[in-house]
Order: sequence, then structure tokens, then C-alpha cells
Amino acid sequence: MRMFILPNRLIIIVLLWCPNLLAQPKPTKEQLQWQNMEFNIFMHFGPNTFTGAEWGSGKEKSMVFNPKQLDCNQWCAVAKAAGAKGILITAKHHDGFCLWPSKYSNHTVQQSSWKNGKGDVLRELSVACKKAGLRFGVYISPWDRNHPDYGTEKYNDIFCGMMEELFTGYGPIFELWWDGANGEGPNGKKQIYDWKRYEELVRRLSPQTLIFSDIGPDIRWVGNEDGVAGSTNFNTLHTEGFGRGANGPKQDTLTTGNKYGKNWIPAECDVSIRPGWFWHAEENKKVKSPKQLLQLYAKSVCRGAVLLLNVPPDTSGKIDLHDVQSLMGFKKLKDSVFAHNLAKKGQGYFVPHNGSIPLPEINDGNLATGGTIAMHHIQSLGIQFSKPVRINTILLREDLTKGQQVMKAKLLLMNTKHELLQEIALTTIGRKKMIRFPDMEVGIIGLLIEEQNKPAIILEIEAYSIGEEFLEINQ
Ligand code: FUL
Repeated sequence: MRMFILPNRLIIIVLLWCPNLLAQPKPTKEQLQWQNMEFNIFMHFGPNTFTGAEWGSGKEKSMVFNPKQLDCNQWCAVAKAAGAKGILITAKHHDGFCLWPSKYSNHTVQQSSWKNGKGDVLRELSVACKKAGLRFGVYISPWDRNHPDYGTEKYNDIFCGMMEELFTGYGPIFELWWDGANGEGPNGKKQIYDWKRYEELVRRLSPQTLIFSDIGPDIRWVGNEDGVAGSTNFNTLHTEGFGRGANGPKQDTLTTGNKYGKNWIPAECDVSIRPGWFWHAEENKKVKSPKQLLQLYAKSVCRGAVLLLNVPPDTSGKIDLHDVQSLMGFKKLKDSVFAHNLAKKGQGYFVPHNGSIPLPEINDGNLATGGTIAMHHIQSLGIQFSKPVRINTILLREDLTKGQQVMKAKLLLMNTKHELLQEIALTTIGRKKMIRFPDMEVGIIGLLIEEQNKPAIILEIEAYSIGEEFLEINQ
């Protein structure tokens, strides 16, 4: 048999032309599990809670930290009732105060007046999370405005020592949050962070932990603190040549990800339920309403990202009632608007080349039954209704286990006579994609894939009628 061997240069040109021939990034088991969590609670807690600051100077007295009625079981009960799957807390914010008795610092719970220095917030929270069936995560700021060694090589040892305490003392930790901020320490010096060393340490101590930062390596910042992912949201990102913080990719790139990006780094939307990240009494009247939270959910989770909603404990050590009420209202509202999936009333179909074959798993409301059909270019699937249904919202779900495939698609809304009512152009679909449009009597929902990487697998199409008073149409 004769073999044709392509010169290397030609292979490179072909690959550049057709990026989908390159090995495609796909999620690890842990990333996929994390993406399926959808919604977690963030908690900013520390001296700032008591002083009213957002960025402590690091000169605060450790004694100010004194949450007399700290109740991590209440935090967990609220998080669970709100539908969150995990809690991620500021183990150390920029002011350097440690919520655990670290031997590497003199500015910790041990030096505080809380429980005469015998308390440990991380211990209480990690135990409470386990009991409640929630996952436990930590934010640890590399920037430290208190530590005397900050700005010197020794601080890299200190920071690694602190992370070692977290992983060996409080694990399992599902997510580690690295803030890219790099300001000056108490001696006016800035630190040169040894990110490579930090990363190796985490991988060695806790390979299952997912690391968050502007560029991951496992989870990326969404590029804003408004809780909003791009309506086009690729789970993939180019990171080569970029660093963290000020050296990261452009913020709008983080919001959308990169088409054919080299690494699987899904987006997380961090946002606070209040104007600030820490609890301040004067913001009690400014807690986001259930409707605002639903809007955030729509612009994060329903755009394929994970929502990390900050709900900061107050000075007593509990979640304030204003926030509790809002969260409970949000959960009730979310459950009610998604209670009736009208897609189930129709017949799922698939058009391989010509003719149509039934595809009941596409609209049975069960993600586990989907994934049998690999969509090829210019093929369509959809749902046909014998009687028109009045809808204004569609949710599409793509299987991500082998990567994100849909790059461009079209949603065709037709009446029962196959006449086109509205055509909606889409880019990515991803884990979950919500499409909102004005109320319409629809007979057929058709999905046409126009550009894809490898053959896409659509798991489910859902359809709803959601009042505009609950969720803006303009998504
Ligand atoms: C930022 C910090 O500077 C804020 O204080 C807050 O922690 C937020 C989540 O990240 O970069």
C-alpha cells in the first residue's frame, strides 16, 4: 500500500484552518461536577464586618473580630434552603486577618476577643457544611496588608504554609479562590507572587480542588463583578502569554471566553447580594430583591456559568434577616417560573437528512435520557405540538462531556402550519442557554445547527411561559 506523507508545514496550515481538528479541550470530571452545582454562596467575613470597611488596611486590631452568636449551621440552613450547593468563605481577605488560628500570622482568630481566642471559623463552617451536605470552599487573598514579610521572598513560604494549613486541616475543599489583587504591604513593598509554586502545592495537596483566578487554571473570573456572563459564553479560553490580576486577558474576553480556546476554563459569576462584599448595617435596605436575584440567575446560570452569590454574615455572626428573606423569595420565584415545562406537551423529532424521526428524549424533561443524537452540520431537531402552546422562553441544554460543540445555531419558531413566526440567531449553547422572546403561540420549535466543532449533542429543549414582571424579556 502506498502512503502519502504530508509535510509538517502543510499539517500546521491545515490545523490552523480547521481548528476543530486539534485536540479539543473538554472538562475534567471535577469541572463538570462543579458546573452542575450551578449556584454557590460566597461569604465575606472578617474585621471589615465590624469596622465598616471594604478593604481593611491591615492595621485593624485583631480584637475587633467578635461575632458573639456565630452560627455556621444557620448559614448552611439558609444556603441549602436557597438552593445553593456549596459555601465559599474569605479565609483571609486583603487585610491579612485569618479566620483560622494560623501559625504563620499574628493577626488571626487566635488574637481576637472571639471565644477568648479559642475559636476557629473555618473549623465550624467546614463541619457544618459536611453535616448539611454542602461543599466547602475558600478564598485566600495573596495580597496581605498586614503581614510583616509581605513583599519579600519569605512571604511566598508563608502563603504556601497557610494554604497547607487549609488543605490539611479543613478539606475536602472543592474550590480555591485566588484574587489577583497585588497591592502594597505594610512596608510599602509589593509581592512577586510565585504562582507556579502555589499551583504545584495545591495540586499536590488536593488534586480534586478547582482553582479559580482570572485565568484559572480550572475556573475563570467572568470579567465583571455584576454577576453577568456573556450571552455568548465559551467554556474555553486562551491563557498563553497572560497572567493574573492586571496581566489577565481583557475583561470582555473573560466574559465570553474564546471560540476554539485552548483550555477548558468555565466562567464563574461572583456578585454580592448587597452593594458591598462585607456586611454593613446601612446597606440592609439595599439587599437585592428576589426578582433581581432571578435576573442574576438568568444572566449567569442560564448563560452556562456558575453563580457565586455573596451573602455576608453580620456582626453577630449570622446571616441578616433581610438577606434570608430575599434568598427565600428568590428560591420560591425560581421554582415557580420553571415549574411547568411546556415542551413536554409536544413530540420531539430529529431530521437526519430528510424525513423526520421521533426523538422523545429531547423533551421528556430528563437530562439523563438525552445525548443519543449527534447533530451534524445543517441538521435540525425540535418539538412539534399538535395544538399551539403560548410560550416566551426556551432553555437549551448541550452535552459538554466531550467539549463545547455548537458555535452557531438558529432557533425557528413556527406555527402549526410550518409558517415561520420568528427566527432567532444563536451563537453558543453550552450547559444551559436561555432564550427569551415576546409571547407567541408556537406549533413548532426547530433548532438548526449551522456551525459546530465536533458533532453536537443536544440533551434537552425546555419551553416556558414566564411573566415579564418576573424576568426581563431582554436577555
Ligand atoms: C475583589 C476584592 O478586592 C474584593 O474585596 C472582593 O473580595 C472581590 C470578590 O474580589 O477583587
